[in-house]
Amino acid sequence: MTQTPDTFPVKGMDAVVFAVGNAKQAAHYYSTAFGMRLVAYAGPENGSRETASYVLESGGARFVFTSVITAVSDHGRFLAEHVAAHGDGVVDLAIEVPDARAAYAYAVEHGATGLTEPYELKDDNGTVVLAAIATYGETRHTLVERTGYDGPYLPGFVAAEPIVAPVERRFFQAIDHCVGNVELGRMDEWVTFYNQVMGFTNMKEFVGDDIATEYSALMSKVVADGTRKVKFPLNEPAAGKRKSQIDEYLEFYGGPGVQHIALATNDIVASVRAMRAAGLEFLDAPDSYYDTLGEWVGDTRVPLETLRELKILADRDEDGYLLQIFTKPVQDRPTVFFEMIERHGSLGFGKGNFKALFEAIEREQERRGNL
Ligand code: TYF
Ligand code: FE
Repeated sequence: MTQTPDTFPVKGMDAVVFAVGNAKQAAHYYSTAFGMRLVAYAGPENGSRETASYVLESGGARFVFTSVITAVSDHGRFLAEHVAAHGDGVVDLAIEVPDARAAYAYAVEHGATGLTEPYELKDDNGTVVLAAIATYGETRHTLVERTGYDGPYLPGFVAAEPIVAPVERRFFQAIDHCVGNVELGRMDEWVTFYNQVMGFTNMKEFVGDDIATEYSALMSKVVADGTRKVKFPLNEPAAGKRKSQIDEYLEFYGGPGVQHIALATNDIVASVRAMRAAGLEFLDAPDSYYDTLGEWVGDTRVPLETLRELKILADRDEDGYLLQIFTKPVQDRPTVFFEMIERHGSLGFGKGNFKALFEAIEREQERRGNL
């Protein structure tokens, strides 16, 4: 089952597409609290009568926020029902590929459910080839071939001006990983799905029964493409002392879906300061976490006192270290949240922090009355 990167070549994440109740306001929030820049728009003013979509970027990371104006087609109804069922959430983890027709054919041949056969979108800026396959829950992967296109996002979109004055320094440069929550006992099926359908291989970091029962109440494995540009951790609930945070997600999201998007930054301190100042809420780490941190993580680029002040977590493995922090859920449902991550060699996901992190999540579950 070893696959060469050629089995299913990918160029990287194309976009994280959110279906939301109010894309206009979401675009504003991600501009101010995440320092993103509005670059493209499609809506009733330029020929899209059914939906309004705002495309925001931060370096190589692209988010798209779509809301329904009047559902007339199957796609419009799908989006409206997605928001009704799940609240604001991720409908699509779109992946850029060099050849969308070949990628779709390979995926479907290897067991994927095809949702949209390859088709072309064209405008004055060129042609994009798109196709879509299903993944966990109602989430999909659109496969995007954009080599024949030189425009702001996709044919049909027009360039847009930033909503607020652009930030001086980006808060993040790229999407580091996108995590899915799946039902109890189904994590391995989804790992196999990515192995077979996309030729993704398993990364060494995983959370097994040992950690699961002690405090995390989840099991987790990570799949990635051959170049490690696209990384998808997959979580399932596990029986712990308390109600699993994954069960809480599944209950409130109404099934499997995207749990968190991790954003790569090269200055987590400046980004977290700016995001906190803009009103974004992060999970707290207890003071005691910092009392022992130095003993096992050693020195990092950031002084321990600054980590403590901003509640940034640190982890070290044989390859290096990472700094990370998690936001609270960014909508009223306890579902989707974000992670900021600054890597210095480490290819891991912060396993050393699971205890502190999951205790913080449990404190929040308790505040919501869901424990
Ligand atoms: O992506 C990961 O696997 C890490 C760890 O609720 C993690 O960020 C796993 C579950 C969770 C928060 C973080
Ligand atoms: Fe993560």
